[in-house]
Amino acid sequence: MKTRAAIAWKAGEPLSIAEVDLEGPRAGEVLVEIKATGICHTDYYTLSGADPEGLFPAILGHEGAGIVLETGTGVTSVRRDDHVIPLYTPECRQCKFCLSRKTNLCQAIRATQGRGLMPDGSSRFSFDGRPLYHYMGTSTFSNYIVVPEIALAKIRADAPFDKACYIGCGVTTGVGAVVFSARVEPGANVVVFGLGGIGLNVIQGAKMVGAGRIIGVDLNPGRIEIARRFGMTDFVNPNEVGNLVDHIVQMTDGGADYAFECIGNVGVMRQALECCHKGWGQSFIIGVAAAGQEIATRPFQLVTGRQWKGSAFGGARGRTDVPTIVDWYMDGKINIDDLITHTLPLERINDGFALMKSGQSIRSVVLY
Ligand code: NAD
Ligand code: DAO
Ligand code: ZN
Repeated sequence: MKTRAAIAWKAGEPLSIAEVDLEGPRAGEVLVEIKATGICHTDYYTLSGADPEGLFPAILGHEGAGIVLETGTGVTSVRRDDHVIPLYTPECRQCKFCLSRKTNLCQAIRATQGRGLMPDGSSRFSFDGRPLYHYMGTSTFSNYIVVPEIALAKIRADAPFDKACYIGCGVTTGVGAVVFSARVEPGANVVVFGLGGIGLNVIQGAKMVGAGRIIGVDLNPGRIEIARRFGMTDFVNPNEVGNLVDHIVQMTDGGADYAFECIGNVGVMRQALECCHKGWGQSFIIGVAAAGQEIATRPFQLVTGRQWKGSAFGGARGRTDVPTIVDWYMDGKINIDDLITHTLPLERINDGFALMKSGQSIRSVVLY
């Protein structure tokens, strides 16, 4: 079949909209009509050429929601007309990682997904007979996609696609980091570095679980109003205080119980560790640092009980936890509507990237 898609032909070039050929689903695969997709920083990172694992030509996008149109042989967990969110972190429930119950990083299709291919080593997308790479196993910048069954979370049918798509990455990454990775307890002091599309979701996750102080740190005072609306109790602009770590330690009577780095800056990652409470404070790296960057601290920070951890896709097991997050949204426990600042047709997807780069948008969503 044909599908309308935004193709990334080359690093650093705008996406171009075209009719692409899409092969139907093979065994264990599912054809999905994507109804809406968010534009995330990771798409920009790959498109910019800074991602050493970026492959071109490809169809980017990893934050979508849509409807099942057709299933390949052997597919049992979804059927035609089901509403779904594609998962860049799948959940096979059979691999060593899934069975460990210690991680959400299912490895069942990791190798081929990383090479921009379906699990059988081929691509379903082509243009003029030339294969196009899949991206993060999802490629939601295409109106129709084929994905493995294990990379689909079935969600309730009354959740609007234009909001549910954000649960495919940003919402789950932020809220999940609090709930699934850190398991923040009521009353805990939380510090969030970076109040963008991820950090604001960490803030609302912290509010949802009843955290005590929720301190937001950002260079951009334009983020104060929305962060307060999402649950931030205190704001710190690093440019307005002397030593940021000392300042936060003083504000929190000895340090944060939990800190989250949502920027991708290795210097800030160090501050996010060192502002944690001696003996128990835990710092979570969510931000993706540029290729080749390294983190550093004095080892005595860890000897004295601070813990340095990371969180991918919020620690969420996609098929199990994503439907629950959709319920939280539908029950009014989390707010997605106010984070979606722009909606665009596919033809204007490059404008969505520009809005993100300039800091004008929190999240832009493409509607098919
Ligand atoms: P964003 O650009 O929307 O937000 C970043 C915020 O950090 C901005 O408000 C900016 O003003 C602020 N900031 C920048 N430098 C700062 C500094 N030195 N001190 C304080 N504030 C500073 O980005 P986002 O969409 O929220 O994504 C954040 C990071 O999370 C990115 O690195 C992204 O790649 C990563 N990410 C990780 C996962 C995961 O699973 N771990 C998933 C999605 C995205
Ligand atoms: O299992 O090695 C692996 C791959 C894990 C991918 C986790 C991705 C999270 C960070 C990238 C940001 C995605 C938008
Ligand atoms: Zn698995």
